[in-house]
Amino acid sequence: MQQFSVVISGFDHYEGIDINPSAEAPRLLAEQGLGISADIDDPLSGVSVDIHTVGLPISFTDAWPELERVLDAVEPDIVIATGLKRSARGIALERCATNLMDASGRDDDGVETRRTPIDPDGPAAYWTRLPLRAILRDFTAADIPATLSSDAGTYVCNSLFYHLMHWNAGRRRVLSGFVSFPKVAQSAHSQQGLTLECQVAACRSVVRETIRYHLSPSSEEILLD
Ligand code: PCA
Repeated sequence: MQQFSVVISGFDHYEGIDINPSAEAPRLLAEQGLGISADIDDPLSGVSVDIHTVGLPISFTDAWPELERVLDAVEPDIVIATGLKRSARGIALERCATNLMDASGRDDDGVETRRTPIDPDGPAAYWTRLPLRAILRDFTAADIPATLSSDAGTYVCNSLFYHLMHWNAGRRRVLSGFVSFPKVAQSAHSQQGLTLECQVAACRSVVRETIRYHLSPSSEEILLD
């Protein structure tokens, strides 16, 4: 049986937000599982998956080192970092992490970071290698509203994403990326956001499609390589 190890990160709490879907959706997914069937029609049949979740502080200084500690301990095949994007209407599949911190407010440590590179010697941006097109196709089939997005903002989410992509650059076997969730809506008819149930389904689809792609990569499914 083929074994996969997946780390999914989220953020513990976010000021002014009752439920941060990036904390709840990964936790519920780990509880509920990926719904892998023994049926041969399931591309993941015969695969066993361990999901590790981690909640991170909203801190430019501490978020990445905390995630890196988990990655060192788990040595995962796949890493999905997630965060809340207040302005998002649906799920935003992030294409690239940019080398910029430019926060209008302070992080949880009280640090204000204006127009500063994350790594003064690093590239301007990194592309994710997650199979975003395959994920988007699966979302469409499951009626999950989503878009491809070209930036995860300039706050802690983007900074974490950039560090993760830098870490991943030296580890081609690992696939990693960032998914932004919208606010949690109370009902499917809400004008803004998506229900937590829908966000868990999205998280499941991201992990399943990424494992499928890991098992049998196809160049059509990624944006760049
Ligand atoms: N979203 C913030 C940080 C934590 C979160 O869930 C961001 O957009 O950077």
